Amino acid sequence: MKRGSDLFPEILERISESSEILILSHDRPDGDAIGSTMAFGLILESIGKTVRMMNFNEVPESLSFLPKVERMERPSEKFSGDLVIALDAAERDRIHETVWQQVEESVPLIVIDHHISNGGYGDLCLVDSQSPATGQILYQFFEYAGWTVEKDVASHLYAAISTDTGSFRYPSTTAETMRIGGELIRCGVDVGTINQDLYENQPRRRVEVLRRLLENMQYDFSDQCVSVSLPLDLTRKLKLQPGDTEGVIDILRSVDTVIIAVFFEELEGGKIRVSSRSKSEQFGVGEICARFGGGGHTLAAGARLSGPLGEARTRFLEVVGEVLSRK
Ligand SMILES: [Mn+2]
Repeated sequence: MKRGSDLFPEILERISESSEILILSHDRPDGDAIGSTMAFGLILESIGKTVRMMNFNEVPESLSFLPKVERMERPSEKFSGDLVIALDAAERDRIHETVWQQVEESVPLIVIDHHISNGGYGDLCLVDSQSPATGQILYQFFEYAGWTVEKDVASHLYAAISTDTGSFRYPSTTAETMRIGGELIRCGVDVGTINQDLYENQPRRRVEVLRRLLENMQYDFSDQCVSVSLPLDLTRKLKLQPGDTEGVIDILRSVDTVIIAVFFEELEGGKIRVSSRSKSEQFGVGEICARFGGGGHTLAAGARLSGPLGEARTRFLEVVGEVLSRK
């Protein structure tokens, strides 16, 4: 399979041949999912395409400040255009079936993603696992295509890249990431304002859930692992929205002795969503999550386990212990 920017010419050709395009991303969208979807949608409109942008979930409140997100649809209306582009979704199943139900099977599908676990789906699949965010691949593609990046598109790309790199801090951040950050500022992004909107404008319930989770932090394996659990009754009590616990894990892993941080969340229906982060390539969480049928990157990965919460936690931490004992 062709990978990386090798596919730019073919992707551009498919886009040129199409006039009605649908942009999708994964459920429970994060900054990269929303930012990439919106950036691609808006820039395609600016070159005269008819575009729809769709996600299974609503735009999280924390990202609702981004320009024109009211354009994001939830699945209710069939798409009968020429081309579908799926972004930041490592597998087809990361996009809810009700979204796929809006799409005729005969419509060609382009996938653009940066998850190393992406095994390839769709008619054209561009996976650049060196890229810290799908938003970064998109900027490179827009540059290749010669399209002008206006302020709104730049703001979405900046949000996409900033949220997936921990504000340009994670080791996946390269010189190219910084160059693109600079270009986006040149395109009109106001760094002070967008960072305040992204990181200093949280609803109170987000800090409340943080307080409750920090009270229940559990250290294991000589304090090299820290974990917290969020039971469904607390999610209900605090009326949490998707995305409300984003960033919790980064606080957990900031403890000096910690190598691996894990966040367990009980979902409606009984499944347990696991998010994990590692500070060390040597003790990657990607392989741990893969053992449970999940995936992601070496330093950031996720999985879904069957419940109940306590048992899922025990099973997952057992494997974390195995990996950490491998010195
Ligand atoms: Mn991403």
